[in-house]
Amino acid sequence: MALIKKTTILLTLFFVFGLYFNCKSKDVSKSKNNEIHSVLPFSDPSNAGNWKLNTEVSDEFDAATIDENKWYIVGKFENGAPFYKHPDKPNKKVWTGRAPSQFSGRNYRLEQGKLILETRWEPDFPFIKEVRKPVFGEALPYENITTACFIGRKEFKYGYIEIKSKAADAPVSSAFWAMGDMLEFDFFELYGGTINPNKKHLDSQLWWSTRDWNKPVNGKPTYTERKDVGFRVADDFHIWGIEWDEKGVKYFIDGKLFSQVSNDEVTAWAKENRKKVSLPDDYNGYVATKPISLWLDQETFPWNDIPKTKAELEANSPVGQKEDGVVDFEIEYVRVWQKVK
Ligand SMILES: [Ca+2]
Ligand SMILES: [Ca+2]
Repeated sequence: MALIKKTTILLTLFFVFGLYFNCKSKDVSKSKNNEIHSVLPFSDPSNAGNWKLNTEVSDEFDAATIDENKWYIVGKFENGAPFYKHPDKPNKKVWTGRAPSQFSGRNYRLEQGKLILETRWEPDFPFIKEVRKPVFGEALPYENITTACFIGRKEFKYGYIEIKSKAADAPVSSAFWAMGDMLEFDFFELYGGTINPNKKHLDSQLWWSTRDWNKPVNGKPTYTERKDVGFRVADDFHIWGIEWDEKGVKYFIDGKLFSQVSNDEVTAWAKENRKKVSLPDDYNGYVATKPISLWLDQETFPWNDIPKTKAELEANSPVGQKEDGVVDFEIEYVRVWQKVK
């Protein structure tokens, strides 16, 4: 009997200590995971990919001012007018925005650790007078609406690109994309709040593409996806992750794999969808093989709709912000990791 009692006491003690140590070790791994989460891709908290943050191109937007060694703010003001000159490519023409909207260097603010890009109803803005025919769509004058554009000044090739952001709830795009040598890589062109009743689906759609700016493709996609993500993109913050290497692209939303495509599948898509321009037999549609710089911007998309009044632009603005003439694309951070070699 005494033996049984002793054994029971011992077993109980083991059990209690076991529970205690188990909890302790869980606490440790939990806090480690939280730390890891802050510096690793949201979809890879254990760093299976062996990622290292590229601090030259990543930005938490926690500082009091924008690091202009990292970002070129398009359309900053000088003598009462916006000017368009890239600090690293002074002889190259800078794109001034998709008419009728024009990029303005005043259209942003830093607030509670976020970069907020603003689209503004601003009919008195000193708009460019010249009407230009864009590559896609009709020639329209610049008028009424100003938007924001930030361009990364440092390039990188391949890695894991992540943004936590909330699209503007308005009929303008909220876009995260990249340009390289004759190459465009659109991670998303979200369209938060259309006023076109036939296009309501746009407010929950992810549109991403790779584009070849060489002849004969001339900027058309070599691959594109338009997919319903299952939530309104302007309702809340989401984490968009793009794993990009020489073999293809994996697309993650809020840490879960959403879509993936290989380089061969991209080329097959390009050959099928660009038949009209007769591509060479050995055409490689996977053009995303060169260094890129990041872009964050907003544009009017005339092929969807154009806000005609201030009230139309701000129809979905929150209560108390319906008459300030501003709609916000909010960015918590942009992070880029690359493989440790
Ligand atoms: Ca932040
Ligand atoms: Ca507003």
